Amino acid sequence: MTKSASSKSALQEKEGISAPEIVNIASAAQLKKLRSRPISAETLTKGIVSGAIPALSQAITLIESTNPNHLEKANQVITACLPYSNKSVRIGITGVPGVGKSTFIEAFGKYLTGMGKKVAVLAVDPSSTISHGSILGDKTRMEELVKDPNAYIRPSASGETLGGVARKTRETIILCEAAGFDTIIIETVGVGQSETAVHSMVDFFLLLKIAGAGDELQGIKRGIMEMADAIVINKADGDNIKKAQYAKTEFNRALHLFPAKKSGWTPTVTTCSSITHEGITTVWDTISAFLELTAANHYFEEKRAGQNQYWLMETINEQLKQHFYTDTNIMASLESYKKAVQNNEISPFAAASVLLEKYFK
Ligand SMILES: Nc1nc2c(ncn2[C@@H]2O[C@H](COP(=O)(O)OP(=O)(O)O)[C@@H](O)[C@H]2O)c(=O)[nH]1
Ligand SMILES: [Mg+2]
Repeated sequence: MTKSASSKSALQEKEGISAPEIVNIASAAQLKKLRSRPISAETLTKGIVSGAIPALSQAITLIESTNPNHLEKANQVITACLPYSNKSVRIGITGVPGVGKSTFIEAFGKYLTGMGKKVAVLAVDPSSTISHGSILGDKTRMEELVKDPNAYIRPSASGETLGGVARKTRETIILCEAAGFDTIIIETVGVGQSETAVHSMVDFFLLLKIAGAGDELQGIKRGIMEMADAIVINKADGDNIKKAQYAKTEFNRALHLFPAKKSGWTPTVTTCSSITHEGITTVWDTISAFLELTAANHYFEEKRAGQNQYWLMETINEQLKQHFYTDTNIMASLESYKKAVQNNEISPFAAASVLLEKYFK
């Protein structure tokens, strides 16, 4: 992998350069024209592979665009970047709002960059469409990481279906890896279907929890616990240490009831504090042990191959759906058929047949 580290942080890229007082109007116009000239996929790819953050950010913006020309260029860049990606570990982190995900990622991310790793933080957050990107607020909890030249934080794409956001995140992973990021952290909110989407794009899935008053296991979705490779009980500091220890015992007991994992890995339960950083090292040790085991038994590569197949099918499904629902014929008549179905004037199957016929005509 090309790994010429860039000295530019994610922040610097946002800093605009204000125009000097005296500037040659003609040359400024020329410069502007030059700047707005679309950069070729080849130039972008070269930039990404050399570790240039502005090129990486531009390519991700293309991925997030709805302009078909942008999408085509994005696809060219992704394809060109593919040979450079894959040499990484992808870690999914989930947990309900307030559990401390952002604070944890700040502490964990700094620990990783301190070890010489290059860390990219991405988010799959379908709720950000409503809250206008909650990760923006999160960035303030990642004050140190945001400034770290070996970290890159990118909020999730918004205004989209979960499927759309997930595909874009998945493509963004490839670009980040080509840019030399060897540790990819994908954060998601512990509500709804986003965990499943994130689980299908990571190697290791971490569930963050906090200790309650003996009711740790209530209200936790069985499916999410089943997906977890590690449960980390956060906020194990101050008065909370005892409760966190108790929660650890409870979760360990509960995990024993789940069937053995295909990976051969036994999920772990540990405690940590994202404030005092106690237990952060243990989290990385756990992930290292997982990587060692799954490299030896080949589960790691099998899982990634399976994920590629899954994303092939998901992308086809998603784009077919999108194409259908944005078809002018369909957009013109879908609502009236919905009403007709509601009023029992036509069966849902007959209505679907009519609409699909319109679409394929
Ligand atoms: N005492 C303590 N507070 C924490 C810890 N981690 C996070 N917090 C606090 O919990 C609140 C929510 O944290 P945040 O990272 O925004 O949670 P998120 O919604 O899961 O991203 C903030 O006030 C944090 O300061 C921890 O390990 N110990
Ligand atoms: Mg957060």
